[in-house]
Amino acid sequence: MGYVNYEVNGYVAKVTINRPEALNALNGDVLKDLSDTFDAIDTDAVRCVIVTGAGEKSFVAGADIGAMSTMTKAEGEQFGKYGNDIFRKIETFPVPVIAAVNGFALGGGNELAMSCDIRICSANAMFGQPEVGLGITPGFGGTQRLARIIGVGKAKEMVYGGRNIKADEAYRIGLVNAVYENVEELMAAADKMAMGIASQAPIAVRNCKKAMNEGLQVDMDAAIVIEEKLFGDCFETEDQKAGMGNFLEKDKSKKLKVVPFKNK
Ligand code: CO8
Repeated sequence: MGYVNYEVNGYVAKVTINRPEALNALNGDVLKDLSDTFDAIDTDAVRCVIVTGAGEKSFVAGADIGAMSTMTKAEGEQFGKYGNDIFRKIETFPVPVIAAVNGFALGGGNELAMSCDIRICSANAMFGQPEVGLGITPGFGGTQRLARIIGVGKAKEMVYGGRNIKADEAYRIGLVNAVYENVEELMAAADKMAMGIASQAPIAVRNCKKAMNEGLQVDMDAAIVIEEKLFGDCFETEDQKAGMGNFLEKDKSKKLKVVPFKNK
């Protein structure tokens, strides 16, 4: 794809937004390439996805301000929906998605990172929703996901004030799980984390994602029913038999089998 690089290493796929001349800002073409890339991922073969930005300066510096500058109300709403649909696709993607934030994650960039399951970053990363300074609200989920991740009070402070924060503060408030000294260390850590996830039983990992994502949208009574169904769904799989069998036989040499995902 023109604005998105895609590579697969074993069970791990890497999606790199590649528009460094505009700090990987998201215009319609970049968003389309991102969407098409996720649509083309073979989820029978890939067990974890890493999303990052090209270069050492920026993950994604937001939606493209030039492209948005002339939009009408209707076009703005339409563009918001376009981005939201793609980010929701990433959020509900069957396998875990890790955002490796290698620099600016502003506006739509922070929103992209927040649609991923896990965020880690390099020390030069900067996060924020600066939209109010441009006369708009966050429009790709920022008014919704930020509060769910870092809490309502802190999110309102960041969004109302359009205040960007550095990596150490993002770590302190729980927006990222870890900070690495530079982009090279970040990408090595992202690979290691992704391979660790990919080495676990794939149906179980996918069901964990679904259980956590869907359970958090409903009350506890409904949430535990979601868990029960996905827990039950793991039984009779080859992985469940092999995983428990290995434990009971005390055989650590056996690996979990690769089984195609059946719950797409
Ligand atoms: N859109 C378009 N171009 C951009 C963007 C962007 N968001 N960010 C950077 N660029 C371009 C610059 O215009 C510049 O291009 P050129 O070289 O042709 O002049 C190039 O990238 C390099 O940028 P800078 O020279 O500005 O680099 P600096 O290191 O000086 O500054 C910053 C880096 C601080 C990241 C600065 O570029 C900046 O503030 N960028 C804008 C950040 C921002 O406000 N992001 C939020 C955008 S709004 C948004 O994301 C809303 C999402 C929801 C949309 C809903 C639609 C309805």
